[in-house]
Amino acid sequence: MRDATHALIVIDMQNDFCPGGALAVPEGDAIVAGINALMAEFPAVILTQDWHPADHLSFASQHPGKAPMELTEMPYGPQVLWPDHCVQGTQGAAFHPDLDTARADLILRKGFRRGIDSYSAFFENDRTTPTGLEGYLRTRGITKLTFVGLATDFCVNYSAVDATRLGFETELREDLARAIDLGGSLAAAREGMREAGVRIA
Ligand code: VGL
Ligand code: ZN
Repeated sequence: MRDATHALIVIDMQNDFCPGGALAVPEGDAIVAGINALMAEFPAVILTQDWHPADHLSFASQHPGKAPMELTEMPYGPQVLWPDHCVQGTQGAAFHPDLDTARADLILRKGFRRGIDSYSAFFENDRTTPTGLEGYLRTRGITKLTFVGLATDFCVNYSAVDATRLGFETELREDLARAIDLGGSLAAAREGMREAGVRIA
């Protein structure tokens, strides 16, 4: 067991990010058993859940003439347009059925505002609107974080980089994460995480 100040953060282990889902990450389901096993080593386990309204503006379907994986400009900057995914209350938004959700202390939902996406577990994509996770971790006395989950180059990457910015000692278990890898996004994410001071294990 790690010490009481160390939390495991499991990012977006949801059906839509697994094979057969709307935004399937290759081998997304291959890490479930390893994540379940790792939970036993941590005194604190937090799950995040991508949780979008059906008309979320990160969906290409909301932008006439745009296709999934194209870029658009949002008031907060460039935004990849995704296929509809993780719609609130749907099976796609549910956790992978084999994930040990019973072990979670907290389930944090993000991306629930129509006009703004939230890759990071800490801040929405304007990089300033907080999700509340920082306060939760600090009031529990947690100072060290280990990240696993989906997708390495988007939500895991943004969450881990924000964690270092906030002063948490941050580690990524890359063997328990999988990437979308859109136009070199995985290499860029690795580089960005290293620069930010994320330990990549
Ligand atoms: C994610 C794209 C859109 C992720 C979420 O969990 O990495 N990626 N929404
Ligand atoms: Zn999303």
